Amino acid sequence: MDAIRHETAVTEQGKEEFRAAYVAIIGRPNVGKSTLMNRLLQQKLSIVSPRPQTTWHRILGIRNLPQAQLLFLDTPGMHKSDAVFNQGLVRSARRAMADADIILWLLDASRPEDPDDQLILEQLREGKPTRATVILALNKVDLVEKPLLLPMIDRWREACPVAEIIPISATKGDNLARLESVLVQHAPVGRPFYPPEELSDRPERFFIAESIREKVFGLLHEELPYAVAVQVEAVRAREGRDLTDVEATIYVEKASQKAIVIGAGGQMLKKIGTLARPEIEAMLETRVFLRLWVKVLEGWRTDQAALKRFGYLEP
Ligand SMILES: Nc1nc2c(ncn2[C@@H]2O[C@H](COP(=O)(O)OP(=O)(O)OP(=O)(O)O)[C@@H](O)[C@H]2O)c(=O)[nH]1
Ligand SMILES: [Mg+2]
Repeated sequence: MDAIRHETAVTEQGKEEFRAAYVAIIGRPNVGKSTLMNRLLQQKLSIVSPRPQTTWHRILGIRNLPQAQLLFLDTPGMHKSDAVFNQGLVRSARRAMADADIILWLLDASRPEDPDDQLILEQLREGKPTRATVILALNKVDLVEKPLLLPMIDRWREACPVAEIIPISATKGDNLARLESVLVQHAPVGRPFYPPEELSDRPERFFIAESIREKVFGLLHEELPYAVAVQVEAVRAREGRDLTDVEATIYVEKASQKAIVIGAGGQMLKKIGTLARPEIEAMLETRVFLRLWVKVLEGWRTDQAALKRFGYLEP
């Protein structure tokens, strides 16, 4: 990433003031919200996949800078849906918007015409559910021909009264230093909300479960990844040894899905474990013995109690 220069507030006495802001990263599914948060944090916190609706929770990621603390909220993609599960996702994104000082609205510049973008635009125009400063980032500019970019920026400037419009590429890192400096400029003056060593408010078990879910997204096809929830049952360090036992259950909705997740001779489940284990080892900084189970929880995506248990319905 480029060297980052920070604009800082200067008081009348010439002393720089610290700034702190909750920055909700919102946008329709698959525009690159999680990729962007990971890149800004220089740490992989949120799972990423080429499919829409990968992120299912609001995830806090803390960026500590010399003169500011930016509290990024990665959110599920905003979209129209009648399903209980999807409405839970959208509600969680709206909650993050309501909590934010700054809304970082992400568009996919390579696919700029999408009805779900219009939905978000209407909400922001009405000032609902927020009155925060809105910054619009046009992501994936690496996929857009340069001459198309300026007219696109002009079009969005007319359509939406936002504080700034910044073209970026979350995967390539283009313009992210500028984005960060703009976020700091718009952050309110205030003390940090978290001690500087903290990276998130989620427990380690959450990130273990997410790592396993990401592998399911990568390895399984069609609707199956959307039928999978992961719960970590145990994380036990073995005394005096550089080894931790981790046990997790992969829940599916139907018996037929269970057979696919396990695979012939257990091959699929083995693959999931083989890919997730090194990530969990890096997270826990020990070797890991990972045990995975697959269980059927009939129709969990429409079951309020199950949705609450997996943390997909916020109170
Ligand atoms: N070419 C290109 N691809 C990108 C860029 N940013 C993200 N992507 C890709 O877009 C896809 C979706 O990225 P995610 O970060 O999972 O998107 P998201 O907005 O978090 O998606 P949901 O969680 O489903 O709402 C992935 O395949 C990313 O690699 C970018 O700047 N350029
Ligand atoms: Mg995401």
